[in-house]
Amino acid sequence: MAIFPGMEALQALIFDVDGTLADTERDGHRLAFNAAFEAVGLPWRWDAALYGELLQVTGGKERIRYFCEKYAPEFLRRPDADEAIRALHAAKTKHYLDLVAKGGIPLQPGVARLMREARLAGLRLAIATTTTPANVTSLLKASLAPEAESWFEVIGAGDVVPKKKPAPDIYLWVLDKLHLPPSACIAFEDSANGLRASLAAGLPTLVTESEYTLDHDFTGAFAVLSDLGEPDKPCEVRRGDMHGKTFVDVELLRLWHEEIIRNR
Ligand code: XBP
Ligand code: MG
Repeated sequence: MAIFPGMEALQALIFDVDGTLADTERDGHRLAFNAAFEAVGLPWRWDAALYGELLQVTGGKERIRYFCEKYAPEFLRRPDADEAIRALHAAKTKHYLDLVAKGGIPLQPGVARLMREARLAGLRLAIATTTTPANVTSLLKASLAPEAESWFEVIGAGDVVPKKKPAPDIYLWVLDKLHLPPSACIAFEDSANGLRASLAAGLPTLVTESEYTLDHDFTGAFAVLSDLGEPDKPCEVRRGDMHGKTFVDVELLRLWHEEIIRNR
């Protein structure tokens, strides 16, 4: 590691969750929303295409409200609309947790490998997401390792900040807890909203695509890849210099980070 005197070394990796750790949306969150609607007799069913449109709004409660504004305005005229949205979202979370606990959502290629390698290399790990905290811990437990929650020094999730992505708040909250400047970290994102949040917090950001984000604008990311790749499954490179590598490892993250800091 050829860090020049005074130059910031890479110290922490901050991961988004939905789309970045796993493709959780179409066959996870979407199904859970629909199950919650069905359970209370609402006729709403979000198909995969409509859900893609609704994903522009981050946060489940915010997404239900946005759907109502566009497609079911009468629901918002109910005197108990706020409470009803909160209840729907709580039921949705229960359905989602059941689905995840069944091990129904595999991690994206390279995620588990890179996290294990980063821990061995002494890098600190954190999470910055708009999803509900319980969703994060259950995904880590079911899809990464039973004790995986303890791998993360800080987990910033859900309503811990009032303004969700694309606002930078969740990343700023995590950086504050880590006591690190953004220049000592790399963020991992999969969506334009997530990237706007991480960049606005000053974080060098690596994008790996997910099902719903293939056509997003990833201007500002230092690299855009199909996924992190595995030794026997190279990632596809949309943008960025892999320095001859076919998958992302800690050595490559350090090379990228050094370049970014040197060129700042
Ligand atoms: C993704 C989101 C979340 C989930 C649903 O966040 O926008 O709202 O779709 O989760 P990220 P909740 O990519 O930042 O992880 O229903 O718990 O909000
Ligand atoms: Mg995401």
